Amino acid sequence: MTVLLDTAPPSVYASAAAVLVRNWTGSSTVPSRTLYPHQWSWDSAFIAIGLRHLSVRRAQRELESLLGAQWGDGRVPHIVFNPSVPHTAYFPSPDFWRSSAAGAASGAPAGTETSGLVQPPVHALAAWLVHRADPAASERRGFLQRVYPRLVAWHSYLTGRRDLGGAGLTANVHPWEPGMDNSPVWDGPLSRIEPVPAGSYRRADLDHGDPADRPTDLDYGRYVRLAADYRDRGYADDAHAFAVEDPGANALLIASEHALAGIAAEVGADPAPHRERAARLTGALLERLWDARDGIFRCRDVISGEPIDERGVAGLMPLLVPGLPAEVVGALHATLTGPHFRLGELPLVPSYDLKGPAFDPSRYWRGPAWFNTAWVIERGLRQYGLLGDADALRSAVVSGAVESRFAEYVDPFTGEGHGTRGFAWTAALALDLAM
Ligand code: 2M8
Repeated sequence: MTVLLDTAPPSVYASAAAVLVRNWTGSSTVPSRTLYPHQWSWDSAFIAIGLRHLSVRRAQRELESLLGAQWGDGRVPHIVFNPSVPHTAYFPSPDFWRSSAAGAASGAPAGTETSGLVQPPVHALAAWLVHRADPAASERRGFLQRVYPRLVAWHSYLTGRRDLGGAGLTANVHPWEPGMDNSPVWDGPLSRIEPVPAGSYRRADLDHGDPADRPTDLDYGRYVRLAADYRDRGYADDAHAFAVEDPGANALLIASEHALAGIAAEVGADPAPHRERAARLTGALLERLWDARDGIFRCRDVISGEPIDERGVAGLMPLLVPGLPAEVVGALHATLTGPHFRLGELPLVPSYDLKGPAFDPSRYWRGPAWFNTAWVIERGLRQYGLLGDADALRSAVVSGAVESRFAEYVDPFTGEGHGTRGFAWTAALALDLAM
């Protein structure tokens, strides 16, 4: 592997690189060797952003192996299963999803087993950043030419069949899709879902994770019900019992649509439709999800038609969206640094409202701070010239990642690591911010 750049402090560089090398399977990177032994969609995009500092070729491979499992309808699956890993290592395994048997209607690939859900579309942004790390080599290998049509089809799926609310935004149909599985934001819409009976499946995650840090059995019963119903409908995007418009997923879609405009210009395609779509999505995001009174983007429950009255970190992620009105940026910054998230006083950003009734500093997406959301917010702060906070967050990501041995998530008050260690996106994004 060619090491291209090495400007990060040696301890950060070497330790983050060691995690990425250890988690590399030969064609992609597992989030964790134990808890998540397959390829995950948004993990791979974040990982590619860090990998580009070690090997642009490997970063390209990361993205292309994921896009190689794309379905005929354009969806990029949230998990691509490694056939050499035993089915008992992760639940739900391929025999639950049965993607290759879903066949013609959804165009799932015949030779690769995947899940049927999606995750936030960080991929075009990642492809653009990977290209920019070494444009000449990228061009020589035709990287953008190959990924562009796949990324276009991916965004068309998200803004087409997944525009379930009819206003242009993409909707998520399972709490695994926005990537923040057990965020309290989903508690309301999820409470309507009848869980499958306990004992009808086996939670492999508890072989490796502390039950106090993971979602509850009741959550899992509902996750399984939703995923099984989707599967049994042949992954058709109608009749969803759970559908939400998430500001995080939509912000990443908009940032990626802007990246697609850049990619289009490089490959000789017309960037204008991408710019127009990004502008339309930004308008819809502001119109549908902005809560001016509380200075945060809300998630919208598409089934009830109501905004969800919870503050999650996803509501701050639109800082990544270019061209927001100044008053929106100012209000988001005030919320980020105010009593609900306390950036400045705390080094990182909690995943959920510190004053919220469901806040828990150690349980997964119900309070702990995560490194991917911090990376997004750092980039947003920098884009809007909020450099003091951006610089502080940047150093907190790097030091917090190293000190926690690249933990999956950390206690927002103490920085104590939780979840798995040697977690790939923590290493990748710390490396990216350290460079
Ligand atoms: C977590 O989600 C998976 C299901 O997709 C799980 O709990 O088993 C989330 O943190 C998600 O955002 C992440 O992509 C995945 C792998 O790191 O783990």
